[in-house]
Amino acid sequence: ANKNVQWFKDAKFGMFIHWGLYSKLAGEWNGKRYYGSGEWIMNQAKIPVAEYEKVAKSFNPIKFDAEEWAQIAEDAGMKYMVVTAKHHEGFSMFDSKYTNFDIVDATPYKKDPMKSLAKSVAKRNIHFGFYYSQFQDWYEPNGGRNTWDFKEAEKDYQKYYKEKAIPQLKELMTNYGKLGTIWFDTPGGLTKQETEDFVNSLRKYQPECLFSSRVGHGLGDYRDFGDSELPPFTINGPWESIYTHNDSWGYIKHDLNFKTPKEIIYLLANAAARGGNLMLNVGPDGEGSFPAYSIQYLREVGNWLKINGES
Ligand code: JFZ
Repeated sequence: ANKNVQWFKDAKFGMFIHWGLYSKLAGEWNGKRYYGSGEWIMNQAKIPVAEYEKVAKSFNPIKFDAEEWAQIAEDAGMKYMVVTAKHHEGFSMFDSKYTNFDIVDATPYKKDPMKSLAKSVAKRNIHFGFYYSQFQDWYEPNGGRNTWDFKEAEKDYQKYYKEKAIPQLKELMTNYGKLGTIWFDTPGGLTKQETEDFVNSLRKYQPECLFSSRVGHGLGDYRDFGDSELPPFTINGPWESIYTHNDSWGYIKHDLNFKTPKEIIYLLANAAARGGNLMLNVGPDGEGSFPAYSIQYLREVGNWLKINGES
């Protein structure tokens, strides 16, 4: 177990951010609307890579303001932030040498938003982390789970890990300052021994950085519980509960089912009473703005915490 887990145990409240090309699509493809998990739209609509790639050409989040995002988290009383560096769609929201399908090379925006975000967050003493989809990568012929463009039988997962996932994780762990955590997701393609080697090869870059349990094979530093799932009071060890503010992780313009400040405080209190954290997700849109309801409700939660929380 990682000895540096104390900050995580003390944190109680964190911000999860799902942001990628899917945020621009906002739950709609070819006039058809999708609901729930907007970050899965490429898979839901079985959009071919050749089509999906074109979304990057108009991805230009000119309203993105790292200072504003970090300030919203701080004002809400959040102590850590985890943002999607690369989700299952395979698009890198950071500058990567190992692909051209990234925000610097493939979009008119041409800047790396993770650089400024990492700085703005660190300045406020909030722990910063990246979500990284280590197995599913629907853009790569050898990545996990794109069966509409590529044949499962022809995939070479080892090659994908070696040529993209591992080098990119090294970039994330060496170019953005001190990281609190890497939030791995939906493991696959590796045996237990291979996962161990994978984890150990990354530990050396930042021995103190925590890894989420979804790195697989029980090798993570803390446990995650899904939506609508709270562990029993008797639970041991560091854990977090993840919820999204509305019904989707990635931005969907026709999803206005946002949890009220009261509901958020209830979730936070329930997690805290059991000794765990609540990591609440927000989905910024394709321009880089948080939904207005998220800004407003998070501010109200922060105001409540200033009066009633201990800090
Ligand atoms: C995964 C992703 O597929 C999804 O898009 C999102 O990023 C979410 C945070 O994580 O989905 C999961 C994976 C595992 C569980 C729930 C959602 N689980 O074990 O409860």
